[in-house]
Amino acid sequence: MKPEFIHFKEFSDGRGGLVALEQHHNIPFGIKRIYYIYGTPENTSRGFHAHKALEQVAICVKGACSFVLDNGKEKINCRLDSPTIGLYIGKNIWREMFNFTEDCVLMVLASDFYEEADYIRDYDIFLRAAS
Ligand code: T46
Repeated sequence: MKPEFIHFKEFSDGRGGLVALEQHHNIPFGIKRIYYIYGTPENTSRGFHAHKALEQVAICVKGACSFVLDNGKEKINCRLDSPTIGLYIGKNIWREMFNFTEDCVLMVLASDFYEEADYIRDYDIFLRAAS
């Protein structure tokens, strides 16, 4: 299992940088929802769930944080620390986020609206579904 990074084209000049995100172009699905996570205290972890159908791309637009991604057979660890890199997270992947920098703003593009029934929050149920 390898992290699926998306390297966005950066328009950078003396005025700063700009990245454009487009559904079905550099984002591999239609975008129905965008949310962002910020102000996460040091030594705090989030996530601890998988999604039955949701696809997402996570981008650290400021600061950095780490992800554990787990497909039920293998776990990988990766760090997001650039506004020009997205991490694609498909369905049935357990995720945990940790080691947030104080200034971290983690923006997530999602393929569907918020639906609690799409979450698998019990790791044993996730493992059974993944096998
Ligand atoms: C994910 C990771 C990367 C909403 O009402 N609407 C929303 O769109 C979202 C994302 C959350 N919420 C509510 C549900 C909870 O009461 O916000 C609260 C915090 O959500 P949660 O504990 O699920 O947050 P994280 O950081 O553990 O997980 C989030 C996403 O929920 C999840 O889909 O993949 O970020």
